[in-house]
Amino acid sequence: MKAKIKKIQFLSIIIFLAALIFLLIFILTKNKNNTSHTKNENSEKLILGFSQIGSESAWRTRNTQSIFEAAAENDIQIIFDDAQQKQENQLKAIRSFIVYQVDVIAFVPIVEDGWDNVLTEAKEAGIPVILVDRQINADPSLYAGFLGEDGLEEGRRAARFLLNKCRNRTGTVSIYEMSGTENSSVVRDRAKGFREVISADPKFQIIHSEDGDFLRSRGKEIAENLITSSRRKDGLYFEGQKIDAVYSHNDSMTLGMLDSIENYKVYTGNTIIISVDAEQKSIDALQAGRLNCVVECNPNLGPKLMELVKDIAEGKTIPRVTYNSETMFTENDDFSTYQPRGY
Ligand code: GYE
Repeated sequence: MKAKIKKIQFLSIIIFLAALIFLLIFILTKNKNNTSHTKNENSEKLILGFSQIGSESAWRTRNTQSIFEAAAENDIQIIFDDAQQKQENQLKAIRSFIVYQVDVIAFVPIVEDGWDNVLTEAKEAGIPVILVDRQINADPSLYAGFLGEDGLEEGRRAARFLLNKCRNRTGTVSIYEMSGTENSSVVRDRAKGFREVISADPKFQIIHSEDGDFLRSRGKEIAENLITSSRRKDGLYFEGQKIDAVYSHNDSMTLGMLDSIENYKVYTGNTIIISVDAEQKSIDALQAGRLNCVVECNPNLGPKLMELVKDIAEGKTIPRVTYNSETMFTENDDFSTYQPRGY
C-alpha cells in the first residue's frame, strides 16, 4: 500500500515538472517571437522621397534643415534631391523616387503647372504625395494634401500695414512691387492678397511689378537700375515717378535692394519698405530703421510634415490643407521681446 502511494506521488511530481517545462518553453518561444517582431518593425524605417527646389534664400536653407532635423527625430529616412531651381530636375527626382518605391513623396513645386503626368505615375505606383510650401494646378486626386504657408494672408497682412501707415495721407501712394519666381503659387497668392486689401482705397496704385525671382542678386540689380536710371539720391524713382512704398515678396530681394540703396547712398527714410519671410537679417534691418514691416513666412515645416507622413503610412487621410502658424513684425513693435530667428 505504502509503495503504491509513493508511486502516485512520484508520478504527480513528474507530471508537474513536465507541465512546468512545457510552460517555460512556451513563454520563451513567445518572447523570442515578440523580440524578432519588434526588430523587424524597427528595421523597416519609413522612406520619404523629398524634392527641394534649391537654396535660393536663407528661408529655403532653413526649410530644408527643418525637414532633415524632423526626419531624424522621427526615425524617417529621407532620400533628398536638390533641383537647383529647375522643374525638369524635380520631375526626374520624383520619377526616381517612384522607381525606388519610397513610402511617401513630398516636394516643393517650383511652379504651379506641369505636374499631372508625374503625379499620375506616382498614383499608379500607389505612392502618396504631399505638396510642401507651394501649391499646384492639378486634379486634387493626384496628391494627398498641402502643407505650407497661407500666401494670400501674407499678402493681405503686408497691405494692411501699408493701409494703416498711410491712413492720414492724401494723394496717390505709388507702390513698386518686387515679386518672386514667376508662375509659382506663392507669388500668385502674395500678389492677390495684397491687391485685395489695397483695392479698398484707390489712392494705392501699383505703378510697376518686377520679377526678382526671390534672389538677393536680382533685388540688388533691380534697385541699381532704378537708381542709375533716375540719377537721384533723394529716394527711389520709377520712370520719373517717386516710389512711396516697396512691396517685396521676400527678404532676399529686399536685402539686395538695401545693398544698392547703401552702395549708392540713396535716402529712403520716407520710402515705406515691406518685406516677407522674417530672416534674422531683415529683422536686424527693421530694428535699424531700414525696413518698416516684415511679414513672417514660417519655414519650419519639418515636424508637421513628419506627422503627415506617418499618418499617411498608417492609412489615415490627411487634411487637404495644413497651414503653419505665422506672425508679422513692424516698426511699431517692442523689439526687446524679439527672439533670435536662428536663420
Ligand atoms: O518666401 C522665399 C523662398 O516659397 C514661401 O520661397 C517660399 C518662398 C520664400 O525662397 O524666400
